[in-house]
Amino acid sequence: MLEKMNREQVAAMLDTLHGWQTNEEATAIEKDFTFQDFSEAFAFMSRVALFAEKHDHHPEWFNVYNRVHIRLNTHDAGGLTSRDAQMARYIEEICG
Ligand code: H2B
Repeated sequence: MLEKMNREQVAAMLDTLHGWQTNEEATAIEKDFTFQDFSEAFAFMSRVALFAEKHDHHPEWFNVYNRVHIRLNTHDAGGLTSRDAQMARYIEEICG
């Protein structure tokens, strides 16, 4: 099983990302995304879903029309791991 990141490692990861925030316990990172319309939001979600299936690592998310809220953590580790960093980086890549 992958090591859960400590607070310092989480802070270092956040320094390399844009607009992600951690919860109080530093066990998850979250970000809101806004798109032109539902079609754009769903296209984004489809790409993330394919990545999630490929890597067997899935986001928690909430979608209303053109907005998508994403929360990442690793259930098995009870916190954040390199798998969350990898997924956040992919998400930034396809948004950017
Ligand atoms: N997604 C996330 N975010 N964390 C996990 O620990 C996880 C997952 N584990 N997707 C996977 C699936 C696990 O439940 C299966 C059985 O491999």
